[in-house]
Amino acid sequence: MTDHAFTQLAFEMEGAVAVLTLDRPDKRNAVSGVLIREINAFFAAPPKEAKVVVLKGAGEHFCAGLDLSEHKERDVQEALEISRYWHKTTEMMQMGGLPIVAALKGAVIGGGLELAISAHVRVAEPSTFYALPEGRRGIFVGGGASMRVGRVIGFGRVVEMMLTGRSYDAEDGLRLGLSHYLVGEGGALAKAHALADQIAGNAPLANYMILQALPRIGEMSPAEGLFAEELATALTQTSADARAGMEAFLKKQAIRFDR
Ligand code: 1HE
Repeated sequence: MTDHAFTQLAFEMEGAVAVLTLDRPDKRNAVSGVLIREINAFFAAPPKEAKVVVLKGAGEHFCAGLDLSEHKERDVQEALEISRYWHKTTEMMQMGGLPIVAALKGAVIGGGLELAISAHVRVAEPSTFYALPEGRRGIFVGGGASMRVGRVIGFGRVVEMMLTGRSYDAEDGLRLGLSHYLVGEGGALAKAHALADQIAGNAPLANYMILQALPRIGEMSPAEGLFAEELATALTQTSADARAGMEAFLKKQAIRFDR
């Protein structure tokens, strides 16, 4: 994977953390066809040594969404395939097994919000604002916002956001769950790295269950979900890491599972 020659995505390893930067600051990191393919390529084959991803945007904005300059007449089949490709990409982000911590600032708009909401932890700065202007541009969300943003803030708010084109500011975003942390201006990246380091130190099986079992359990009926939770807890609690983790707690010792 590290052999990929990315042109609109910057990538570097910092220990076990893969730092991924949407890297078109002069275009506010708008997602071109090239950029979505590069994001897809990264998550399809992430570096083996990566345990966590920190995702950020270069410059003053996280991401201004779909690159509108690439809009052209398309037939239904082509448009379906582009949306499907975004769905495959964001599915790999959410369910691919690598925890993603997003550092947000400035615009988190349209497809930018669809990328951010596919991350597992979101840290925002006061400049952050969120919008789904698709309805106002004569288009529709195509990268998973209907499902993922609706699950976080409620479908009624997504309908209202899209009808009116309103933005939520950083405070609103924190209250609604669009971000999990709101830090000072310029502080999102450091906080994202601190959280990534903490996540990298968790037991791998616990992280696996958190990422793979929890979202699926959320889609199940209560009876099925509770049964799935029994299986997930039995598998994690009987692991060697669980024994070490509980022993460390009882001895009042800190423990990391990656060293
Ligand atoms: C772009 C894009 C873009 C900026 N596609 N080129 N997204 C939107 O509707 C958001 C559109 N963008 C904006 O509202 C603003 O650009 C921002 C609030 C993000 C930033 O404002 P500002 O004043 O800092 O920058 P700017 O002067 O508006 O833009 C700087 C350059 O970036 C300019 O290009 P230049 O060649 O004239 O310098 C802009 O044209 C360019 N730029 N945003 C293309 N989005 C899977 S479906 C998802 C569907 C969607 O995402 S729809 C939402 C699209």
